[in-house]
Amino acid sequence: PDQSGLANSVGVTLDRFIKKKQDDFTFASGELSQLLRDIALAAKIVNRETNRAGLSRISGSFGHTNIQGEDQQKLDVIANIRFMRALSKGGEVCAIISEEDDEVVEFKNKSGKYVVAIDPLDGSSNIDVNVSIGTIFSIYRRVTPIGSQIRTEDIMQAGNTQVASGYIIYGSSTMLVYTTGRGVNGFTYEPSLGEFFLSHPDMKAPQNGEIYSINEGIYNQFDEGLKSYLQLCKSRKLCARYIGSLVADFHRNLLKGGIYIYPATSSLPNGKLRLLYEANALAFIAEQAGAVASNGTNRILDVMPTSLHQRTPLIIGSKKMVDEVLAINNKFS
Ligand code: AHM
Ligand code: MG
Repeated sequence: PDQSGLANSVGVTLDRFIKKKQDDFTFASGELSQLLRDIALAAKIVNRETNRAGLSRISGSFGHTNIQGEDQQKLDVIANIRFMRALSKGGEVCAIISEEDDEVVEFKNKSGKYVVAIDPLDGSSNIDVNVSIGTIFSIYRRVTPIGSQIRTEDIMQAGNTQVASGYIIYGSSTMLVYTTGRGVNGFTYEPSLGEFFLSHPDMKAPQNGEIYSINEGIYNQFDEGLKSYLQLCKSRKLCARYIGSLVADFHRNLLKGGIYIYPATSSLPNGKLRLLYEANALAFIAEQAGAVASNGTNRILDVMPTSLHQRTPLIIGSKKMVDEVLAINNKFS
């Protein structure tokens, strides 16, 4: 059988797919569809910039430097500008939480229904070394009346209220994967046509896996439960794979079966990753694909945020593997 699912989806572009699926949305006014298309457009631009990253230092000689001098900026800053622009122009969004901005960015247009949380370019340590990086996004509906001042409750929402989330992986090929709460679909970018095509319809994560992904260099800072789980992984001869780009590690494990862990450590008692624009988006995707995401004690999606850039431990991946980590945790606590 054709595992890729390509056979019956050849030629379905992201735009066509979104249009077809619009009826899925609870509020089928077309604004969420437009918002997803805005994100896809920015993704194409960031993809182009990412592909040129290695050339950026010498690109002046090719006449590429634009008026804003953006070629001189770091790629994560450029990605933030690109997504901000795309989302502010569309008019569907009233506020953005970005890893690149200390405060909430409120758009003048208060009629936007949606709040977006985004990490425009994740995997900062991999940007300059030609290794996969990603964009992660969450979409929420604002809860206060449209047109009014944006309030804390519009911003600080638990992940279980997301209306959509997704990621873009800039890897050996560029892919956009998203969910609106009715399954997960993945699209691969065809650069010569400038289009994302449906390549991974209705993605399902294997219930068990053979890959574990964690930064074992900081093993000494882990608690006893986690150390014991890692010993188990070794005794079973599981496969250690850690790119250091959350999106890339998550994406591989989603397709192949595996677990990704960024735990609390003695120096980072809440872990490293951010709840609002890293963990929540991937947790929503994971659950929609039949996988699981926990902070060690609670379902990630049920955690009520208390601050914008709040960190959280993250244990995410194949259900059996995450369940086993939690069971071992319990024994040790
Ligand atoms: P960033 O937002 O500064 O890029 O940090 C997030 C990244 C994740 O992509 C990755 O999984 C993790 O940090 C790697 O951290 P470490 O280098 O501590 O293993
Ligand atoms: Mg990040």
